[in-house]
Amino acid sequence: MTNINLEKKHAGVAASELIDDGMVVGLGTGSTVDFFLKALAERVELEHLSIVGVTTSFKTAARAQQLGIKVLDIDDAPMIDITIDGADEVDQHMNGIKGGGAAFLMEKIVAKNSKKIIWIVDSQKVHEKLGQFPLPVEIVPFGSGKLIAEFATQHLYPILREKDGKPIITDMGHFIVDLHLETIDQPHELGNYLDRRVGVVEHGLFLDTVDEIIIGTSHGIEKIK
Ligand code: ABF
Repeated sequence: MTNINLEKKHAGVAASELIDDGMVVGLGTGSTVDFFLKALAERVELEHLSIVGVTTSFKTAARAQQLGIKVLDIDDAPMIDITIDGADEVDQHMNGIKGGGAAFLMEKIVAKNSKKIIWIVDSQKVHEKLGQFPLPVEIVPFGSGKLIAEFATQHLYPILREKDGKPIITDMGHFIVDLHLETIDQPHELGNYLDRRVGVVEHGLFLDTVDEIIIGTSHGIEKIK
């Protein structure tokens, strides 16, 4: 197992130990979360835990079903007790960028409806400032060309996310544009600007959201809270 995957596993297993019988659990998206899902599924089976999952992507929904974790639609579930999710980049102020996995709209909705939010990351995700990871912005296809042109005039260095030469389509049916900013000095200001743009559905800045960050290391975990 690579060192990064070992770090992800340490973080995922540590997060699985926070889940109590009877909980409603927000199930994030990404490879680190997959280690959490596997560890959680083992606990469900060994300890006969009765938990319900609310997922943040079709991919996680399929994985949870494969692992035997019961899943409910968010609107059929009670308030979520705890959400375990990954992140693409975090800083020491507990702000993060999410969306490399194209699931950040559903992730933000699940997070908004959670009593507690925990991110699980490997050590490479922790940076002094946000921005090294291109900031994903989910946009409506109609007028996306005009919106991307506006981002370019604002020196936000937008690149439409494509696969095989075609725009990728999110689970919710939108495009994603990634802003290659290198560094984000005023994340709240940028978040407010993006929130006000017509055609922007959501962006990957998760500010003042998370309660705790579990950082996997080669020998265990560290926490920011
Ligand atoms: C998810 O976690 C996404 O927001 C983000 O892209 C991903 C990080 O992926 P990984 O754990 O595979 O590095 O919540």
